[in-house]
Amino acid sequence: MFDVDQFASFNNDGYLIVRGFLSSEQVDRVRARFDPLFRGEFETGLQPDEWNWRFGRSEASLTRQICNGWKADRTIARCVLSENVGRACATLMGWTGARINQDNVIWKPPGARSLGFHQDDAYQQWVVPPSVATCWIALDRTRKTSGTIEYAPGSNWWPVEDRKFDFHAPQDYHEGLKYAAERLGIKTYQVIQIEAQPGDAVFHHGKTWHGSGPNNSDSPRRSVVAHCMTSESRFHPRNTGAIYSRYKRHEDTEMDESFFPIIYREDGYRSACLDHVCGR
Ligand SMILES: O=C(O)CCC(=O)C(=O)O
Repeated sequence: MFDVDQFASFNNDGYLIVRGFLSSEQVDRVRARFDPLFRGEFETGLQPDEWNWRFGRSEASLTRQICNGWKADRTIARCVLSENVGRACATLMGWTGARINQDNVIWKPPGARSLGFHQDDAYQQWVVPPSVATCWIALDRTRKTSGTIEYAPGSNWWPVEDRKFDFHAPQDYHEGLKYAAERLGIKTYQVIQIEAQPGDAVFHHGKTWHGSGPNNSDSPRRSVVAHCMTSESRFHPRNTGAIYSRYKRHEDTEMDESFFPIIYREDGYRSACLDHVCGR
């Protein structure tokens, strides 16, 4: 699925760009779901797990974000729970399979503010192993001025930083990255802004520092994101994640496939619920 150079790029830099991951028809279908989702019109009747922005109520300058849109919308589900997403994440990470950890639906209209730099693995203490790989998919052409995703190449080799920084509209969206580099005594590092076409994907390691700046362009910057974990993941027996440990049964670390479906496994298995969730 990936050649030697692509593996090397993911391992060395902590991210890998895959052009044309979605077709233009798929991009159009996913884009069309943004408006109803942020109006609170949920096709399945279920609310997403997190929902930070709503038409008519929320501040216009904030980046709009929904987490686990797949529970609310079948088009989002077909995109983020696809076998291709799972296979790519599992292959890059050396896992035998992948299950969804969480998705994000992100809408940064013109003028919307930044999302603070972070490592996704810093938010995984409720899961064993506490490690994700992410598929970030551009739905619009992204440029340096449009608040595209940015990476610090090689930061996937840095340890996970425990201190958390503001995610939504921080004053300095590079603050977390600067803090981590200083603590590690790293004086020089780069930040790369990804220029993508609609349908391009970027896969990143859970330890790679990333975030995005304000959208200073006159076009929206939309993306869908699938955070995957190994299909063998279990709940941590003691650590609690405020939102996702809701799905943990008492005295039991097994993850229910209805809430964390297995989207790819080497032996061809996919969770049975996916047919229903994806509306097939
Ligand atoms: O799309 C963005 O600006 C940030 C996305 C993100 O934080 C992620 O993919 O983990």
